[in-house]
Amino acid sequence: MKAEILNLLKKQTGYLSGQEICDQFGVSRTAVWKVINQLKEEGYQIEAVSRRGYRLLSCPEVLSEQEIMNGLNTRWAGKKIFYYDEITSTNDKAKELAAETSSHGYLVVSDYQSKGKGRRGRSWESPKGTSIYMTLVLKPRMSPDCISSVTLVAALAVKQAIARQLSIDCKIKWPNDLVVNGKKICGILTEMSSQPGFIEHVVIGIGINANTTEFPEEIRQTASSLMLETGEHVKRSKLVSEFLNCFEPLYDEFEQTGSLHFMKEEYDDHLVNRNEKVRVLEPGNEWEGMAIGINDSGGLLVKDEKGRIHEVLSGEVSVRGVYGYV
Ligand code: BT5
Repeated sequence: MKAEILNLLKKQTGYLSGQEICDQFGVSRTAVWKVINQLKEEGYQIEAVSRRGYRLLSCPEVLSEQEIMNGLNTRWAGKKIFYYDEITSTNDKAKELAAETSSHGYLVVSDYQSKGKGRRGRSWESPKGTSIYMTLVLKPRMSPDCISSVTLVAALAVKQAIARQLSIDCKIKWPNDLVVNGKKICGILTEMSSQPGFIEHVVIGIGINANTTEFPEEIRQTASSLMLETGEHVKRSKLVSEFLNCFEPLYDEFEQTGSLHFMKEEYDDHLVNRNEKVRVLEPGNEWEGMAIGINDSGGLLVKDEKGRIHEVLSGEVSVRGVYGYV
Protein backbone atom coordinates (compact mmCIF):
# COMPACT_ATOMS: atom_id res chain seq x y z
CA MET A 1 0.00 0.00 0.00
CA LYS A 2 2.93 2.34 0.70
CA ALA A 3 4.01 2.30 -2.96
CA GLU A 4 0.47 2.99 -4.15
CA ILE A 5 -0.04 5.92 -1.77
CA LEU A 6 3.30 7.36 -2.80
CA ASN A 7 2.27 7.07 -6.43
CA LEU A 8 -1.02 8.86 -5.75
CA LEU A 9 0.86 11.65 -3.98
CA LYS A 10 3.26 11.96 -6.89
CA LYS A 11 0.46 12.21 -9.43
CA GLN A 12 -1.51 14.77 -7.45
CA THR A 13 -0.58 18.39 -8.09
CA GLY A 14 -2.53 19.78 -5.12
CA TYR A 15 -3.65 18.13 -1.89
CA LEU A 16 -4.75 14.54 -1.70
CA SER A 17 -7.48 14.13 0.87
CA GLY A 18 -6.97 11.56 3.61
CA GLN A 19 -10.54 10.35 3.13
CA GLU A 20 -9.92 9.70 -0.54
CA ILE A 21 -6.96 7.48 0.32
CA CYS A 22 -9.01 5.65 2.97
CA ASP A 23 -11.81 5.01 0.48
CA GLN A 24 -9.51 3.88 -2.26
CA PHE A 25 -7.71 1.31 -0.13
CA GLY A 26 -10.51 0.52 2.31
CA VAL A 27 -8.34 1.36 5.32
CA SER A 28 -8.67 3.59 8.36
CA ARG A 29 -7.30 7.12 8.73
CA THR A 30 -4.81 5.81 11.28
CA ALA A 31 -3.45 3.32 8.76
CA VAL A 32 -2.98 6.12 6.22
CA TRP A 33 -1.34 8.32 8.81
CA LYS A 34 1.10 5.49 9.65
CA VAL A 35 2.09 5.09 6.01
CA ILE A 36 2.60 8.84 5.65
CA ASN A 37 4.86 8.76 8.71
CA GLN A 38 6.86 5.87 7.27
CA LEU A 39 7.37 7.85 4.07
CA LYS A 40 8.48 10.88 6.09
CA GLU A 41 10.99 8.70 7.92
CA GLU A 42 12.36 7.64 4.55
CA GLY A 43 12.99 11.30 3.76
CA TYR A 44 9.89 12.32 1.79
CA GLN A 45 8.71 15.78 2.77
CA ILE A 46 4.94 15.63 3.06
CA GLU A 47 2.78 18.51 4.17
CA ALA A 48 -0.40 17.66 6.08
CA VAL A 49 -3.12 20.31 6.25
CA SER A 50 -6.34 19.62 8.10
CA ARG A 51 -9.45 19.39 5.93
CA ARG A 52 -7.32 19.51 2.76
CA GLY A 53 -5.09 16.48 3.04
CA TYR A 54 -1.55 15.58 2.14
CA ARG A 55 0.81 17.12 -0.35
CA LEU A 56 4.20 15.78 -1.45
CA LEU A 57 6.81 18.54 -1.30
CA SER A 58 9.98 16.66 -2.18
CA CYS A 59 11.42 13.21 -2.67
CA PRO A 60 14.69 12.21 -1.01
CA GLU A 61 17.71 10.92 -2.87
CA VAL A 62 17.26 7.50 -1.44
CA LEU A 63 18.03 4.05 -2.52
CA SER A 64 14.80 2.26 -1.76
CA GLU A 65 12.64 -0.53 -3.05
CA GLN A 66 9.81 1.93 -3.75
CA GLU A 67 11.89 4.37 -5.74
CA ILE A 68 13.51 1.61 -7.80
CA MET A 69 10.11 0.03 -8.51
CA ASN A 70 8.72 3.39 -9.63
CA GLY A 71 11.26 3.66 -12.42
CA LEU A 72 10.92 0.06 -13.64
CA ASN A 73 9.75 -0.76 -17.08
CA THR A 74 10.52 -4.49 -17.17
CA ARG A 75 8.72 -7.79 -17.46
CA TRP A 76 10.89 -9.82 -15.09
CA ALA A 77 14.05 -7.96 -14.08
CA GLY A 78 13.82 -6.51 -10.58
CA LYS A 79 10.15 -7.36 -10.16
CA LYS A 80 11.10 -8.43 -6.66
CA ILE A 81 13.57 -6.36 -4.70
CA PHE A 82 15.22 -7.13 -1.38
CA TYR A 83 16.47 -3.86 0.05
CA TYR A 84 18.85 -3.62 3.04
CA ASP A 85 20.24 -0.59 4.84
CA GLU A 86 23.34 -2.62 5.45
CA ILE A 87 24.62 -6.06 4.67
CA THR A 88 27.90 -7.95 4.47
CA SER A 89 27.78 -8.48 0.70
CA THR A 90 24.81 -8.35 -1.67
CA ASN A 91 26.34 -11.28 -3.59
CA ASP A 92 26.44 -13.44 -0.46
CA LYS A 93 22.85 -12.54 0.43
CA ALA A 94 21.74 -13.20 -3.14
CA LYS A 95 23.31 -16.67 -3.08
CA GLU A 96 21.60 -17.45 0.20
CA LEU A 97 18.23 -16.40 -1.25
CA ALA A 98 18.87 -18.20 -4.53
CA ALA A 99 19.17 -21.48 -2.71
CA GLU A 100 15.72 -20.94 -1.17
CA THR A 101 13.69 -19.76 -4.16
CA SER A 102 13.29 -20.69 -7.78
CA SER A 103 12.35 -17.22 -9.04
CA HIS A 104 14.37 -15.49 -11.72
CA GLY A 105 15.42 -11.86 -11.92
CA TYR A 106 15.15 -10.56 -8.39
CA LEU A 107 17.46 -7.92 -7.05
CA VAL A 108 19.30 -7.59 -3.76
CA VAL A 109 20.36 -4.04 -3.06
CA SER A 110 22.00 -2.33 -0.12
CA ASP A 111 23.02 1.13 1.00
CA TYR A 112 26.18 -0.20 2.65
CA GLN A 113 28.32 -3.34 2.58
CA SER A 114 30.60 -4.30 5.45
CA LYS A 115 32.38 -6.99 3.40
CA GLY A 116 31.98 -5.97 -0.23
CA LYS A 117 33.81 -8.43 -2.46
CA GLY A 118 35.86 -8.07 -5.60
CA ARG A 119 37.17 -10.96 -7.69
CA ARG A 120 39.63 -13.55 -6.39
CA GLY A 121 39.31 -12.61 -2.73
CA ARG A 122 39.80 -8.89 -3.27
CA SER A 123 37.57 -6.41 -1.49
CA TRP A 124 35.20 -3.72 -2.75
CA GLU A 125 35.06 -0.38 -0.90
CA SER A 126 31.40 0.14 -0.05
CA PRO A 127 30.82 3.36 1.94
CA LYS A 128 27.37 4.18 3.24
CA GLY A 129 24.76 6.35 1.59
CA THR A 130 26.65 7.32 -1.54
CA SER A 131 26.91 4.41 -3.93
CA ILE A 132 25.13 1.43 -5.38
CA TYR A 133 25.68 -2.17 -4.33
CA MET A 134 23.32 -4.57 -6.02
CA THR A 135 23.10 -8.18 -7.14
CA LEU A 136 20.75 -9.59 -9.73
CA VAL A 137 19.87 -13.26 -9.41
CA LEU A 138 19.25 -15.27 -12.56
CA LYS A 139 18.28 -18.86 -13.22
CA PRO A 140 19.58 -19.06 -16.77
CA ARG A 141 18.52 -21.63 -19.31
CA MET A 142 21.92 -22.00 -20.89
CA SER A 143 25.11 -23.96 -20.60
CA PRO A 144 27.58 -23.05 -17.84
CA ASP A 145 30.12 -22.15 -20.56
CA CYS A 146 28.07 -19.09 -21.51
CA ILE A 147 28.20 -17.53 -18.10
CA SER A 148 31.26 -15.34 -18.50
CA SER A 149 29.33 -13.53 -21.26
CA VAL A 150 26.67 -12.45 -18.76
CA THR A 151 29.23 -10.11 -17.16
CA LEU A 152 29.67 -8.39 -20.52
CA VAL A 153 25.91 -8.04 -20.94
CA ALA A 154 25.72 -6.46 -17.47
CA ALA A 155 28.62 -4.09 -18.23
CA LEU A 156 26.92 -2.83 -21.38
CA ALA A 157 23.63 -2.40 -19.51
CA VAL A 158 25.35 -0.32 -16.80
CA LYS A 159 26.97 1.80 -19.51
CA GLN A 160 23.62 2.38 -21.23
CA ALA A 161 21.88 3.19 -17.95
CA ILE A 162 24.52 5.77 -17.02
CA ALA A 163 24.22 7.38 -20.46
CA ARG A 164 20.45 7.75 -19.92
CA GLN A 165 20.94 9.70 -16.71
CA LEU A 166 24.19 11.61 -17.10
CA SER A 167 25.90 13.36 -19.92
CA ILE A 168 28.85 11.00 -20.07
CA ASP A 169 29.86 8.08 -22.12
CA CYS A 170 31.63 5.52 -19.94
CA LYS A 171 34.11 3.09 -21.31
CA ILE A 172 34.18 -0.62 -20.61
CA LYS A 173 37.36 -2.28 -19.44
CA TRP A 174 36.90 -5.89 -20.43
CA PRO A 175 35.55 -7.93 -18.81
CA ASN A 176 34.17 -6.43 -15.65
CA ASP A 177 35.00 -2.76 -15.08
CA LEU A 178 33.56 0.54 -16.24
CA VAL A 179 35.82 3.53 -16.41
CA VAL A 180 35.47 7.25 -16.84
CA ASN A 181 38.53 9.37 -17.64
CA GLY A 182 40.71 6.33 -17.03
CA LYS A 183 39.35 5.66 -13.53
CA LYS A 184 37.22 2.79 -12.32
CA ILE A 185 33.67 3.77 -11.40
CA CYS A 186 32.07 0.32 -11.50
CA GLY A 187 33.09 -3.28 -10.91
CA ILE A 188 31.15 -6.46 -11.60
CA LEU A 189 31.47 -9.80 -9.87
CA THR A 190 29.55 -12.68 -11.43
CA GLU A 191 29.32 -15.92 -9.47
CA MET A 192 27.69 -19.15 -10.50
CA SER A 193 26.43 -22.29 -8.82
CA SER A 194 26.22 -25.24 -11.17
CA GLN A 195 25.87 -29.00 -11.43
CA PRO A 196 27.55 -30.85 -14.29
CA GLY A 197 25.94 -29.48 -17.46
CA PHE A 198 23.43 -27.12 -15.90
CA ILE A 199 23.32 -23.90 -13.96
CA GLU A 200 21.49 -23.63 -10.66
CA HIS A 201 21.81 -19.90 -10.44
CA VAL A 202 24.00 -16.97 -11.38
CA VAL A 203 24.43 -13.86 -9.30
CA ILE A 204 25.68 -10.68 -10.93
CA GLY A 205 27.05 -8.28 -8.34
CA ILE A 206 27.52 -4.69 -9.39
CA GLY A 207 29.13 -1.86 -7.47
CA ILE A 208 28.76 1.64 -8.91
CA ASN A 209 30.56 4.58 -7.32
CA ALA A 210 27.76 7.10 -7.70
CA ASN A 211 28.20 10.05 -5.34
CA THR A 212 31.27 8.96 -3.38
CA THR A 213 33.78 11.77 -2.92
CA GLU A 214 36.57 10.10 -0.91
CA PHE A 215 38.49 6.92 -1.60
CA PRO A 216 41.12 5.19 0.55
CA GLU A 217 44.75 5.91 -0.26
CA GLU A 218 45.36 2.53 -1.96
CA ILE A 219 42.82 3.16 -4.71
CA ARG A 220 42.82 6.95 -4.97
CA GLN A 221 44.80 6.87 -8.22
CA THR A 222 42.55 4.35 -9.97
CA ALA A 223 39.05 4.85 -8.52
CA SER A 224 36.53 7.62 -9.01
CA SER A 225 32.80 8.25 -8.92
CA LEU A 226 30.22 9.44 -11.40
CA MET A 227 29.70 12.61 -9.37
CA LEU A 228 33.41 13.40 -9.17
CA GLU A 229 33.78 12.94 -12.92
CA THR A 230 30.66 14.81 -14.04
CA GLY A 231 29.85 17.22 -11.22
CA GLU A 232 26.29 15.90 -11.38
CA HIS A 233 24.55 14.31 -8.41
CA VAL A 234 23.40 10.80 -9.26
CA LYS A 235 19.88 9.65 -8.47
CA ARG A 236 20.78 6.18 -7.31
CA SER A 237 17.35 4.54 -7.38
CA LYS A 238 16.77 5.84 -10.87
CA LEU A 239 20.10 4.49 -12.02
CA VAL A 240 19.25 1.07 -10.59
CA SER A 241 15.89 1.00 -12.40
CA GLU A 242 17.52 2.13 -15.62
CA PHE A 243 20.09 -0.62 -15.26
CA LEU A 244 17.28 -3.19 -15.01
CA ASN A 245 15.42 -1.58 -17.93
CA CYS A 246 18.56 -1.80 -20.06
CA PHE A 247 19.66 -5.24 -18.87
CA GLU A 248 16.43 -7.12 -19.57
CA PRO A 249 16.28 -6.77 -23.38
CA LEU A 250 20.01 -7.40 -23.75
CA TYR A 251 19.84 -10.52 -21.61
CA ASP A 252 16.71 -11.82 -23.35
CA GLU A 253 18.44 -11.55 -26.68
CA PHE A 254 21.57 -13.20 -25.37
CA GLU A 255 19.57 -16.05 -23.84
CA GLN A 256 17.69 -16.61 -27.07
CA THR A 257 20.67 -16.55 -29.40
CA GLY A 258 23.42 -17.83 -27.07
CA SER A 259 25.71 -15.26 -28.64
CA LEU A 260 26.88 -11.68 -28.05
CA HIS A 261 26.87 -10.99 -31.75
CA PHE A 262 23.88 -8.63 -31.53
CA MET A 263 25.68 -6.25 -29.12
CA LYS A 264 29.28 -6.69 -30.26
CA GLU A 265 29.45 -3.45 -32.21
CA GLU A 266 28.14 -1.28 -29.39
CA TYR A 267 30.38 -3.06 -26.89
CA ASP A 268 33.49 -2.65 -29.03
CA ASP A 269 32.74 1.04 -29.58
CA HIS A 270 33.04 1.50 -25.83
CA LEU A 271 35.96 -0.79 -25.19
CA VAL A 272 38.47 1.36 -23.34
CA ASN A 273 41.68 0.10 -24.88
CA ARG A 274 40.46 -0.90 -28.29
CA ASN A 275 43.24 -0.65 -30.86
CA GLU A 276 45.69 0.09 -28.09
CA LYS A 277 48.52 -1.88 -26.66
CA VAL A 278 47.56 -4.04 -23.68
CA ARG A 279 49.40 -6.41 -21.40
CA VAL A 280 47.83 -9.81 -20.92
CA LEU A 281 48.61 -11.38 -17.57
CA GLU A 282 48.00 -15.09 -17.73
CA PRO A 283 49.16 -17.30 -14.89
CA GLY A 284 52.87 -17.79 -15.58
CA ASN A 285 52.78 -15.88 -18.85
CA GLU A 286 52.74 -12.16 -19.61
CA TRP A 287 52.63 -10.77 -23.09
CA GLU A 288 51.73 -7.62 -24.97
CA GLY A 289 49.47 -7.11 -27.94
CA MET A 290 46.80 -4.94 -29.44
CA ALA A 291 43.20 -5.25 -28.19
CA ILE A 292 40.87 -5.61 -31.17
CA GLY A 293 37.42 -6.26 -29.74
CA ILE A 294 35.30 -9.08 -28.39
CA ASN A 295 34.07 -12.16 -30.19
CA ASP A 296 30.56 -13.63 -30.09
CA SER A 297 31.32 -15.66 -26.98
CA GLY A 298 32.69 -12.74 -24.99
CA GLY A 299 36.42 -13.46 -25.31
CA LEU A 300 38.76 -10.53 -25.95
CA LEU A 301 40.66 -10.72 -29.22
CA VAL A 302 44.26 -9.58 -28.88
CA LYS A 303 46.73 -9.44 -31.75
CA ASP A 304 50.30 -10.36 -30.77
CA GLU A 305 53.51 -8.86 -32.22
CA LYS A 306 53.60 -11.47 -34.99
CA GLY A 307 50.08 -10.56 -36.08
CA ARG A 308 48.45 -13.69 -34.66
CA ILE A 309 45.08 -13.19 -33.04
CA HIS A 310 44.45 -14.78 -29.66
CA GLU A 311 41.17 -15.18 -27.84
CA VAL A 312 41.70 -14.16 -24.25
CA LEU A 313 39.13 -15.66 -21.90
CA SER A 314 38.20 -14.07 -18.62
CA GLY A 315 38.85 -16.03 -15.50
CA GLU A 316 42.43 -16.08 -14.46
CA VAL A 317 43.52 -13.46 -16.94
CA SER A 318 43.95 -9.71 -16.46
CA VAL A 319 44.30 -7.25 -19.26
CA ARG A 320 45.88 -3.89 -18.53
CA GLY A 321 47.02 -0.93 -20.47
CA VAL A 322 50.78 -0.99 -20.79
CA TYR A 323 51.02 2.20 -18.71
CA GLY A 324 48.90 1.06 -15.76
CA TYR A 325 45.30 0.22 -14.89
CA VAL A 326 43.78 1.29 -18.22
C1 BT5 B 1 35.52 -6.06 -9.08
O1 BT5 B 1 36.52 -6.88 -8.64
O2 BT5 B 1 35.66 -5.03 -9.67
C2 BT5 B 1 34.13 -6.56 -8.70
C3 BT5 B 1 33.47 -5.65 -7.73
C4 BT5 B 1 32.04 -6.06 -7.47
C5 BT5 B 1 31.43 -5.28 -6.37
C6 BT5 B 1 29.98 -5.58 -6.22
S1 BT5 B 1 29.18 -4.53 -5.09
C7 BT5 B 1 27.77 -5.49 -5.10
C8 BT5 B 1 28.24 -6.93 -5.13
N1 BT5 B 1 28.45 -7.44 -3.79
C9 BT5 B 1 29.73 -7.71 -3.56
O3 BT5 B 1 30.18 -8.14 -2.48
N2 BT5 B 1 30.46 -7.45 -4.66
C10 BT5 B 1 29.63 -6.99 -5.75
P1 BT5 B 1 38.04 -6.72 -9.05
O4 BT5 B 1 38.17 -6.62 -10.53
O5 BT5 B 1 38.71 -7.83 -8.34
O6 BT5 B 1 38.47 -5.34 -8.45
C11 BT5 B 1 38.68 -5.17 -7.07
C12 BT5 B 1 39.75 -4.10 -6.93
O7 BT5 B 1 39.20 -2.82 -7.28
C13 BT5 B 1 40.25 -3.94 -5.50
O8 BT5 B 1 41.32 -4.80 -5.24
C14 BT5 B 1 40.67 -2.46 -5.47
O9 BT5 B 1 41.95 -2.30 -6.04
C15 BT5 B 1 39.68 -1.81 -6.42
N3 BT5 B 1 38.52 -1.26 -5.70
C16 BT5 B 1 37.99 -1.64 -4.50
N4 BT5 B 1 36.91 -0.93 -4.22
C17 BT5 B 1 36.73 -0.05 -5.23
C18 BT5 B 1 35.77 0.95 -5.51
N5 BT5 B 1 34.74 1.20 -4.71
N6 BT5 B 1 35.92 1.65 -6.67
C19 BT5 B 1 36.94 1.42 -7.52
N7 BT5 B 1 37.88 0.49 -7.30
C20 BT5 B 1 37.77 -0.25 -6.18
